[in-house]
Amino acid sequence: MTAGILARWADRLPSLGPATPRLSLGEGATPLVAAPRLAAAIAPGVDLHLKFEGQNPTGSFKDRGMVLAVAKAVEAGAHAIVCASTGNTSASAAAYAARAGLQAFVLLPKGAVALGKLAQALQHGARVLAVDGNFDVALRIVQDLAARHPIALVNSVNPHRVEGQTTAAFEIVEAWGEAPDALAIPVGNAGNISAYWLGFQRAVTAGAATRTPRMLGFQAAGSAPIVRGHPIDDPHTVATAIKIGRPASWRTAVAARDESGGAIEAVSDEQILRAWSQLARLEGVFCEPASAAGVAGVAQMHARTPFAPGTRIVCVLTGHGLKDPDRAIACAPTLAEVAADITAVERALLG
Ligand code: AN7
Repeated sequence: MTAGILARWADRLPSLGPATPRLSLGEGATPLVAAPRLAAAIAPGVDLHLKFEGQNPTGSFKDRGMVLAVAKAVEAGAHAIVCASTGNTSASAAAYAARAGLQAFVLLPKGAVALGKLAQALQHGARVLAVDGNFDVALRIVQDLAARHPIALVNSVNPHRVEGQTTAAFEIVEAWGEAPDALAIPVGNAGNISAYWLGFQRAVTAGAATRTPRMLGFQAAGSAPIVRGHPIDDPHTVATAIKIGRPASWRTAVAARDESGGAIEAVSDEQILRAWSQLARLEGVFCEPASAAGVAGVAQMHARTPFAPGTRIVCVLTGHGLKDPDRAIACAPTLAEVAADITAVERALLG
């Protein structure tokens, strides 16, 4: 197991002190892979790369922020942590709580969490409740709960979460000795786009890069409060991870967009699922549907006004495809059955 982000990036994490436990499940150091076949399909000429955050220990980018948030909770003497979640935060919180010997409490929006994520939270021993309401309602409740009890809140309103997530930007800069031209990323509660922007700025301050990228954020069309300019009371999308109507980091996401000369746009569920399928079939990368929003967004922008040839864009693939096996199976043709016989198999496969 690698040492993880607290060991690797100690000098870039201001809140990490000598008394902070160096907790790790081997998070970070995720693949940054070129995607030429996908680029040819959606944005010819673009130098497209994928930062596959599904390779983190619990299968999503959440581990980067969670390891620091839980380490700081341990340092502060907490015995329990709590979060609301569309799924990935809860899986990560449950795993790092187990690793650190803490109790995790989790509130999930009833019926709106992908199967793999729920399995993780339960298997790691979190106390899980399905709230009769959406993510935004659950987040408000856990904030109240953390205010009334000695339980550390580990949603991205916790600044240690955002700080830990800056390390993904450091890794991208480290790979090239410079920032890319643009970063394309799904936006839900808006913590991650805020973290990348902070990370790229800190990389420049540290002398690791000379410039920052344009930040391109993408919300699902049915859950696009930042694009619409107002909260959405009843958000909907197949990309359950980003089914969020009142993003906690709304203002910092807008600042990241504006300060970077970027954009935050909406992409339809159809566009998201198409990009999700193209990632799997053209590049062999299986991410969860929400993670494909950045790719869908690059395709949308390129179709409207092509990026200049050679523009280097990194799409952040935030979570692993195995998180949501139900969606993959629902989108696939029905499995054909065949007799246990070579002739029958030949006929079925080769026509
Ligand atoms: C795969 O787990 O909000 O904009 O509670 O799981 O930082 O919220 C998940 C969010 C993108 C959006 N992709 O990131 C949660 C949760 C995946 C995600 C996002 C999430 P933010």
